[in-house]
Amino acid sequence: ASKLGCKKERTLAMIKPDAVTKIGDIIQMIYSENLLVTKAKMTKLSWKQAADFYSEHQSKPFFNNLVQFVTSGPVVAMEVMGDEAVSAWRKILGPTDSAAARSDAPRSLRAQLGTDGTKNAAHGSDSLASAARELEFFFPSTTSGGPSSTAKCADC
Ligand code: RTP
Ligand code: MG
Repeated sequence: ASKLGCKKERTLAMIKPDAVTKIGDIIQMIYSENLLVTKAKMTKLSWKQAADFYSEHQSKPFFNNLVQFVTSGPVVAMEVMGDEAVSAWRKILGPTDSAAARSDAPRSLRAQLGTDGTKNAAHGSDSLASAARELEFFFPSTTSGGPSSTAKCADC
């Protein structure tokens, strides 16, 4: 049953290889915006896994650079939960390009911790549908068709 008006969502946050040593700062930024970290996993993605995770970008000119970058070291995947978590986490991230973020959103995570348009510290799902797919990618449900087929929170 859904609680009327419940805005709680789950999203997938991924700390990219350039910012794994900044995990403490990133978790602080998440909690200070009233979001919760409800799952976490450090892993090193294979080329095939990274290409699958970013398959929506396979025809983009930056695809190979992106896969090269996210497989260059470990990443930390986290399930982040809270009110409108999908957009709230992307607001914390700021603009995609860290250099642009430093002028447009200087307090954002990417402005503070990222480098450029590729090395930008962290990822956030861009919709509830992406969140459901990306959470399943890193945290597969053991039962088929279970609650993780949606990124709405479990008690809504
Ligand atoms: P993300 O998926 O990582 O949360 O970032 P985003 O939605 O803000 O950006 P998106 O368009 O989905 O791009 C995914 C990642 O690809 C790299 N990228 N490089 N022009 C470039 O060189 C370029 N554009 C994008 C970035 O790492 C970006 O986060
Ligand atoms: Mg994206």
